[in-house]
Amino acid sequence: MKRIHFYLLITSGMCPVALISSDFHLITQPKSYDDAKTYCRHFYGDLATVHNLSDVNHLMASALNDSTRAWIGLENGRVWRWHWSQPDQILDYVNWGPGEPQNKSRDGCAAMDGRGRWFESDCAALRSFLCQGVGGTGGYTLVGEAKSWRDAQLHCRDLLSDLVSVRSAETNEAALRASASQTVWIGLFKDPWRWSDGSPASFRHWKPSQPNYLEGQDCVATVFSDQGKWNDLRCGRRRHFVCRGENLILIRENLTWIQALSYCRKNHVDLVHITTRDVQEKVAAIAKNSTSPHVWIGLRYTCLFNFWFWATSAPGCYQNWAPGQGPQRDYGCRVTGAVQATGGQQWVGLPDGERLNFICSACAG
Ligand SMILES: [Ca+2]
Repeated sequence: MKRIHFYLLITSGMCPVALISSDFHLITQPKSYDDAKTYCRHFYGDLATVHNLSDVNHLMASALNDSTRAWIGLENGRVWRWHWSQPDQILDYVNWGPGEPQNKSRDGCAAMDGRGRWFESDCAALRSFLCQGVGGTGGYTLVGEAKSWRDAQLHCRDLLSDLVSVRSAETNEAALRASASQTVWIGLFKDPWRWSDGSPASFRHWKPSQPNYLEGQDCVATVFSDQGKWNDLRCGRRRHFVCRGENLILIRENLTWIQALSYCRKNHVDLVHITTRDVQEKVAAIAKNSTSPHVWIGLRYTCLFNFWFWATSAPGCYQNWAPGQGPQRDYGCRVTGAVQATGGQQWVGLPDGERLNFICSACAG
């Protein structure tokens, strides 16, 4: 479920091209929603945007044993907008019936009547519904069982599908035929929630009976003890929070290990420390984009005492040495650690005067 995005960041000076991996970071210093947002924007990209169930799993994995509620980047924008349940779909076609939608200032869902016209409805109403392309068939599947809009959405998603998106007169006709002229839910819903980073992501992962829009509950937290589901809560309450954004940067400049260390400490935080398999995976992914055969990491060898250590940090439990490398071997002095840019991407000891690309950690978690 681990997913890594790559962005190309063009900068000037010593760092002509840097490649950044993006991820979730749980911050366990409690802050109000606004202070959490300021923190994330300063140290990462923004508060976390969650695009799909895979992101939910990824975010849960970042939480380890945290059982609290943590802010994500969803907030009440006061403007009620219609969205398709399927992600990343623009509302570029509508077929509302006369007087529709009613645009009441409360959650709403759209249904199609027996003539193919849409109307706004209370999402708790029980109706049959259309799932889209179940089994990759591309058609529509009518589910005759009457469910609330949200339960209908869950039903379709359990079939690895979603409620139908209707984006042209032709598909509206096809959906009407599939509905056998019953009134059915389609995948359109209305809410006032917006993402802090401006993303149009329409994914929602509410706990049952949430959001309940109680006074001042204008910010959203993920509840780790409840499968990461969401609740709208008062924004002023100090909570843990989840940022999303870069934390590792590949510097495509060939420097010695000491130069690389001082570059990272001056411009970012430090040469990367690989203390978990998760970080190793990220390092391996971005090291593939390097212009040198190995990439410096923050691993240092002391020939005096014959052991390896992470520069300025206690040695971690995680290790990934290439065969014949690491503690069982005696190195000369001035040897430091690098990761192979390709192949098994394991760690090797190299003379610290070699000039290689390197990976900085961009900020402290
Ligand atoms: Ca609530």
